[in-house]
Amino acid sequence: MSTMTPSLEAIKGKTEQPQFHGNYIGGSWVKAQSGQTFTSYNPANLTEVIGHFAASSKEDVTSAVDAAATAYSAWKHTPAPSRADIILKAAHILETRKEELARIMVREMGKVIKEARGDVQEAIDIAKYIAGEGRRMFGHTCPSELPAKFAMAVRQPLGVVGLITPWNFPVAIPSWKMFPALVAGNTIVFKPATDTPLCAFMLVETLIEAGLPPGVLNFVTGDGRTAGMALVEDPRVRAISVTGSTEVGRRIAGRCGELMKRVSCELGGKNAICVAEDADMDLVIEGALWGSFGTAGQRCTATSRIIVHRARYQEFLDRFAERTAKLTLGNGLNPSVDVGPVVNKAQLQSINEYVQIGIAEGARLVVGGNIRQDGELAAGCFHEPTVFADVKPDMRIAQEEIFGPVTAVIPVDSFAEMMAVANGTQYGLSLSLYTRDVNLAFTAMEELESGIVYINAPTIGAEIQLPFGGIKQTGNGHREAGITAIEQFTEWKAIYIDYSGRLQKAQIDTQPAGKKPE
Ligand code: UN1
Repeated sequence: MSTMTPSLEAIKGKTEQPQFHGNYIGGSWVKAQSGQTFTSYNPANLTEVIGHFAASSKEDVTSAVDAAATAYSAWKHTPAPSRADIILKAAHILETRKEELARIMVREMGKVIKEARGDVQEAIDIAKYIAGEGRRMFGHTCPSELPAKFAMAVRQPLGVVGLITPWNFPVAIPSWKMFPALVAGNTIVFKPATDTPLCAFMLVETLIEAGLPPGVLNFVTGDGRTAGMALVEDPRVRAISVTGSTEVGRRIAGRCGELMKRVSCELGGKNAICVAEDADMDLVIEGALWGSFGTAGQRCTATSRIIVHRARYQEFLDRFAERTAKLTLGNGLNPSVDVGPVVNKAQLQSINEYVQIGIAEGARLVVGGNIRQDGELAAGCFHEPTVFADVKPDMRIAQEEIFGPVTAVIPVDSFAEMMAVANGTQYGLSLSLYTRDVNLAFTAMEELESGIVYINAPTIGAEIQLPFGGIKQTGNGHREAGITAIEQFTEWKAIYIDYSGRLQKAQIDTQPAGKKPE
């Protein structure tokens, strides 16, 4: 394992002075009513403060919902193409600020610079895509069973919606939620993760600059248990869209269920790459490295299991272990670094606890396994890319989401067993198969139990024009991105227009065939 060579200061360039950023409520920047703040730190160097932010409580959330509720009527009645124009403008501003935002993202949550640019690009992509919905947002028309009667269904906004977002895609994920919600005519209270408030602040600034009217987007930072739950509890908030851990999602969804509030959850994963007997091993190795250690394994879609046909098992392990050991760990602003820090100390400890669990369960640790604190890594949250071999499908490291650079390699004896092991967790987000056999590929496309399936590509890298989300404990039936993003943020309204001039009774006054209406 090599570490970074240039000094941190040389990579960072000028050191930015950390500033305070408040909440954005009804078009004004304000402090938390309590005056409390919290601090965001650089996980590559915890002595570097990124900024100070409002530690909001229920009162702050209530005034944000007040502002969103006040702004709703005017926003709802703004034609959708005009709402979309603002989103398209935001896409163009994001394009000009892409590098600045990407660098802030690296400093705030640690992903390497290339991936941080990708995160911003994903936001630009969804903005451009969803802006087109301003002139579509199709409903249905259909025949009526009665003469001189018109039947249609149109989409309506929900009202005020609450967005609760994670730190691992701090610009892309809020954008997936925010842009569809806005184009559909909802107003928003946005509560980002406490690990990435500066990225969220930058996104909000972009939308203000693009011309979003006051109150349409409100921004409240702070802890999930106070600020997040206040959003869930406020009766004026009509829907919650949350991405996070299954534990947090279950708590929010449970409460939303009691309150009869719409909730869409995008939660954990235990994604797998399957390697069939005939797979192209060069392709597998590249894909497994990228899927397992991209974003230091901190993607919902990260490859945390690799299920390999025994005929190719040793070959895979030897080559994968050799390449993993060569990955460079360090500050993500250094372009030669492959794997950045994990997001904070608590995550670092939790990842390493899973390594200890794997060892105790009898899995064979072949690469990595350690927290690193040597040299330039001393002040950061660095964990070595880690590979376990001879993992049994029912071990905890093969069942539970680790959310770090740790992957479990599992040997199997047949394609049928491979499919069963792939499907054998509580999650169902992203599964992949490497094969050159078209029959196996189509069988896997049918059999794999997940919202996303890849053939000859790893489990990460979804594009925004297709639905994103999972089944089983990963989600609750909603999908983000693609055309399905609009579904989360609209209600259907069925409308009947009777132009016959008389009372016509559906199911009773049916019109016989061939008879001209009077
Ligand atoms: C996530 O980790 O929640 O498919 C999002 C991917 C990215 C999005 C990941 N486009 O890996």
